[in-house]
Amino acid sequence: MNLNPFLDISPEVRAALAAGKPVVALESTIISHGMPYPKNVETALLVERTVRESGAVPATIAILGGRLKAGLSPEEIEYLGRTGRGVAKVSRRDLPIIVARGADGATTVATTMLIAHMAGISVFATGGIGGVHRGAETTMDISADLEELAQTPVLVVCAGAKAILDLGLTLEYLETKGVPVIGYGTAELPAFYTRESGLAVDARADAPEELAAMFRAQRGMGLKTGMLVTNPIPAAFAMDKAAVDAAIEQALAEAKAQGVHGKETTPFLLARVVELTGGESLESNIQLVLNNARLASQTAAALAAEA
Ligand code: PSU
Ligand code: MN
Repeated sequence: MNLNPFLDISPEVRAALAAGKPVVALESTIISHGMPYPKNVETALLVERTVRESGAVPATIAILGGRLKAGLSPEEIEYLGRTGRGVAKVSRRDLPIIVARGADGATTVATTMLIAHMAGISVFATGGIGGVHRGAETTMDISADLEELAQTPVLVVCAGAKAILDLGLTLEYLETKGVPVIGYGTAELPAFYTRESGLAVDARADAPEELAAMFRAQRGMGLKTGMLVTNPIPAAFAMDKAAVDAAIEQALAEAKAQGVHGKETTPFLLARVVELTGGESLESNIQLVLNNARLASQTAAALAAEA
């Protein structure tokens, strides 16, 4: 089943895939670069537990010693979280370099999708995806996550994208690339910390079975694109839009003043927003990831049931 010589699938994930059981991929940049230690490790382990309680097998994805890993041990998750920014953030273009050097890497949404697909996993839960940055008209800063959604057939469950990005341009880009964007229980693109953006998604779905049917149709037609499911943060944990927007504006201004660019932009903005909004945004972030893990597990189960 696993013919890729660069990939190691953990025994538990391998057994689940062979038996046709639901498996949910999880990313590791959110662990090493997206949250502070030790909350990042606690969250990653809690997300895995939530996937299990929802009836699926978690496959956290990373690169360790140059090996692509689908399914990590708690010790490996602890290592990624404790080392934090000391682990390289690996998007698609970084992969050959990290692998050739036998180095460690935290995988972004793009590389997690890619490795999940190599392993035969078709559902992936995360917090927020990368997208078109504000000012991309001149910087051309567009996350490789969008290109991956254009070419890798994995269903990604997220809470939308953070308003550090240009959400309107992000939707336009996904449309150009042929990526369906589905709202779960909403017709509006959620904006990560908040449930609304004022921007319409392509369709609304209200049950995991509906998501599974759309993904199955996409795959059945031989379309190679991914599918983006946007699941709004539970209302109880949604933040005040004005407070979030003020923090984002300040973070963006600081990034510009300090000349932050390239792959550092997203981690810098995410970290500053957390600092500026205090612990509340971290708690919201954790809750929306758990919410996405539950929906991804239910969707993986619906896909497995009719496979
Ligand atoms: N957005 C978030 N949290 C995150 C990320 C994005 O709200 O942790 C991470 C994800 O791993 C995503 C990456 O794939 O940032 C995008 O980075 P870039 O914009 O450099 O492609
Ligand atoms: Mn970028």
